[in-house]
Amino acid sequence: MAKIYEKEINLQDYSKDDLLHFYEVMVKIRKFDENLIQLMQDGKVSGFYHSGIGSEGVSAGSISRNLRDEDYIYYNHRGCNQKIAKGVPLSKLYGDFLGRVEGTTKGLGAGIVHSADPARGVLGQAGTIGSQLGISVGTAYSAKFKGTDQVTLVYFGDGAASREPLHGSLNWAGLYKLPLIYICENNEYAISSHISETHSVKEHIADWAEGYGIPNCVVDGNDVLLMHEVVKEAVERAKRGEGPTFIEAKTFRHRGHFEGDPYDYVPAEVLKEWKEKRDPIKNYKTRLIDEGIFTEDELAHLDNQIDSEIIAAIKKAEDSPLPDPERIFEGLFA
Ligand SMILES: Cc1ncc(C[n+]2csc(CCOP(=O)(O)OP(=O)(O)O)c2C)c(N)n1
Repeated sequence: MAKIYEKEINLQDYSKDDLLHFYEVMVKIRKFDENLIQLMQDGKVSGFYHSGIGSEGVSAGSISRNLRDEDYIYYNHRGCNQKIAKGVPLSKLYGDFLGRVEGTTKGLGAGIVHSADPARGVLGQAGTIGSQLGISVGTAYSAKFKGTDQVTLVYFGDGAASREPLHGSLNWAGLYKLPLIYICENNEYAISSHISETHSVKEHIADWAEGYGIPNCVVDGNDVLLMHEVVKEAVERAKRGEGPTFIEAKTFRHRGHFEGDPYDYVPAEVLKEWKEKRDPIKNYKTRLIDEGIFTEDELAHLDNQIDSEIIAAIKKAEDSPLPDPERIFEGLFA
């Protein structure tokens, strides 16, 4: 059975700079998301949007101060969280949603999936849930083959884990001891289906990794520092050539599956508990203040800076032109 990852974390073991960085990344993710939802409500952005609010700790903790530009991530369909943590500029992400040349696809349309930023190790995604699990074996295998120390992190939900690509991926990663880290973002629901209705597991999704000889654990994904520690250990293992790790991060989404989902299938008291008692940003902020690392004013100052950064990013994206219609066939190879 998968172990629950626990560790006593002393804030004094981290630099103030790192502690502030985790806070900054989580707040940036949340504010990016809230502003994007506002753009949708203003009729400026259309299509589906899968909000990542509530799960900022998983992305900030796993990526920030653990990965370099040359390490790869494969994000999931709530993946603005992961792209922001990996350093993709906010104006480029907004540009993708607004269909502007500023976007990573230079206006050819991306939304949450299909955007890519290869210079920062973000190689894109496909709309088919779980497809990234197969592709991630490719970059992990190439790093091993070329003898580099690059690691690959692949993000997927509990719903994606119930599909067959996970098992093919685990088999190859386990067999070749690939530098691949699985981050299963378990928010309990795949659209409106609860995990208890869809998974044949002993207790945890991470238990499946056991059968492939892959070290695994379950962690509170809403504790940004715990998330950071567990992934740090996995990255070190991967770099030592000891192979993959499977991490099941427990979290919850604050909003429905997509913007417009009434989200009436989750009991109100469950959602209230996650929002009020298990919010990754609120809890981390309280800890930073209670332990005297930062004052409320210092954090509020950073919040204001992030607000300004977001306004500037939206403006940059909106001021950028729409793509020239003649580019419609650009990048089309079939
Ligand atoms: C193969 C496939 N089946 C169904 C869908 C539609 N779909 C999009 S997201 C989703 C649920 C995914 O749930 P999960 O992996 O738990 O992620 P969460 O949305 O909870 O973050 C489904 C069924 C799809 N995109 N691809």
